[in-house]
Amino acid sequence: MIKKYVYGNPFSTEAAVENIIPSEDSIPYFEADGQGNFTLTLAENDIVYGLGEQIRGINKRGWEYVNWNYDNPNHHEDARSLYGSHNFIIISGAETFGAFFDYPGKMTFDIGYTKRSEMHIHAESSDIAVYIITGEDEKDIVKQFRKLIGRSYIPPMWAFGYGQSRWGYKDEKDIRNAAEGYRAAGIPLDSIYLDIDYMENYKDFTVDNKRFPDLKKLTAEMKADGIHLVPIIDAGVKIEEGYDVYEEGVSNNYFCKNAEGGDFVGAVWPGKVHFPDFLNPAAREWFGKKYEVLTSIGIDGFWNDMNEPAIFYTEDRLADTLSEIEKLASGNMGIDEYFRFTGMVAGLNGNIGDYDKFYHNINGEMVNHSTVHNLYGMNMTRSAFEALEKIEPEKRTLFFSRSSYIGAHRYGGIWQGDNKSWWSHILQSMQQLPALNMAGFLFTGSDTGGFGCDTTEDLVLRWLQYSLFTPLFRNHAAEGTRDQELYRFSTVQAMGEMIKIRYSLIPYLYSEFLKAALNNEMMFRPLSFDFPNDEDSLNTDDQLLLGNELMIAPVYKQNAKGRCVYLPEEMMMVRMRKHDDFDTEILPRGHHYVRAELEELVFFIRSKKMIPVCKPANSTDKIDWNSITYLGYADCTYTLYKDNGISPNPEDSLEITELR
Ligand code: MIG
Repeated sequence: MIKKYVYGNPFSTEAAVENIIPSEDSIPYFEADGQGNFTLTLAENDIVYGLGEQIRGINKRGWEYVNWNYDNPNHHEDARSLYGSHNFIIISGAETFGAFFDYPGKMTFDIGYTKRSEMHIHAESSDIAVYIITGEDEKDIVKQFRKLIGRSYIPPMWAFGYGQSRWGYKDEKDIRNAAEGYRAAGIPLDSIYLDIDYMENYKDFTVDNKRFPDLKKLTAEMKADGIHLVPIIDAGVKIEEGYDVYEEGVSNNYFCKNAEGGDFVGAVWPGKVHFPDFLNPAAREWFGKKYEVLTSIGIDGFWNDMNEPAIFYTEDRLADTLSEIEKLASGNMGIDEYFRFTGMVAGLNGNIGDYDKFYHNINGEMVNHSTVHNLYGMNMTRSAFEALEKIEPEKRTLFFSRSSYIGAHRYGGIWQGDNKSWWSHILQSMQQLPALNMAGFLFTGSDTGGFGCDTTEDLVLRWLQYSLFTPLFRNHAAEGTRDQELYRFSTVQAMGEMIKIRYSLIPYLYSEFLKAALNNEMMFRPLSFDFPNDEDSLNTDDQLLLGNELMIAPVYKQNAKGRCVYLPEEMMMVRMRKHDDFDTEILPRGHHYVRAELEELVFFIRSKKMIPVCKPANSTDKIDWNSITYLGYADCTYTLYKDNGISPNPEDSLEITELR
């Protein structure tokens, strides 16, 4: 059951798609003061799940999280904010219930940080809607919540293939080299991503024709080989006379305004930019139509970046900072002044004070950005999604975004942002998955191999062994870091085998994804969601259940030749070197040390279950669905969900088959 409690006059975020009549009662479980504060005492054994894209473990207890969408490339343990705000939690214990705090500004979740046994939730304003959800168990609560927020985005099937990306591909030649590198190594590949360098001076919806003389032709050639090109779109629009997007935005008042009514100026990659007012329906429609510039030449997927929005600096703060620095420099700069100086310079980027300085035009009313900040990225992806529904009504377009709020899951996926080539970031990505699924984000995954810092061969291999299970499976790396395409490494053979294993699992992964999307379920769950009365399952936070048949327990430590795995029930361990070279062993319930050499993938099939596997292919469109065989226990069945992988509404071509 879902009950809604309304305080003041909350902004309509459109996170929920069902209209629930607010309750007259006072909110249960929490002590609420009507000023945006909600307090609750936590029992020693209560677990707090959720918060979507946030750092730390599956159980969120013991930290203070600040939900304020932020371009934060440092996913350190002491980070407080990342790119998305997903204010949905489940408190699980003697009483289990879900709570969604629908508030688009800054929110703080102090979950036993100030005081171990207390949870204190604070919204910057007293205007907030809170939904309290009760049900049979965690899975039931999630199902009800997901129905409330609407069906998750389903990408085209090709988006389940492997993708190669790199910030630093400069021209057509770099793209061709990547494609040829993969094809020569015999490694499947479905997509290559175009990062900001394909654009002319980082201007959205332009193509640099010196470096990409004929993107239409390149797109067609790549597609003939099963490879989709996926360009990036940044939120900020370059200020430049004669640039159509800039000029149209200015003349129609489609950009965010400053307090004086002029167009607000920030600086990002293109230099000085204006920010499209994605919260204004007319501006949203206008910007969305621009994607046609690229879809008309055959592009069918996009990633939306910098849409927190990220701001490197604003003109005002830069001017103030420069004059302060001048003062500091004119005297004899002591150590205190030196630290003020470096602090001011570092504080230009993403300064929270800058977000008070611009406004959205929402049905004629000027709304301060800070009060609705967390909705910006969601509405950028919404603008693209809703436009493409009209431009290409017969097919799905791939979208994923960096920034998001609950509701964004209806318009696209998200990637987990700028992680680093660190072993701990395999675990960090894995721990976010169930919380993201709770909030509706099913199409997601991490930058495989790590984005920032130099990677190592063994890290790439182990990361592949984890990511090959995630719906979004993309290798991406930052400018200036070590080359990370699989064909660069001496273990390319083994890496290629991992990609082939991914392709052999696509029928299963796609089927479980469809089930999760169509039935409002989680594709990735903590063990405790399925084994709620099992103490050791409650404590396990580095393994996940995948769909109804699998459990994953990736190795995420360097030089480890295996790991400890907890089995909440008897399972079949599969140790795979190649899709057709593996052994299996039935292991009883309990704790095990499981060996896994660097080139071996280990995963588990749940008791009395089996999964479909197919022959790998070079790209998803070449998969032979008649080649399906089974892996797992004998004498059981599997329910396969399949559609044509491209029609916007999966129900139109959905086939549900009982396999045995
Ligand atoms: O300030 O476009 O998260 O994936 O490669 C960095 C360059 C801007 C951030 C994205 C990353 C992308 C990078 N972008």
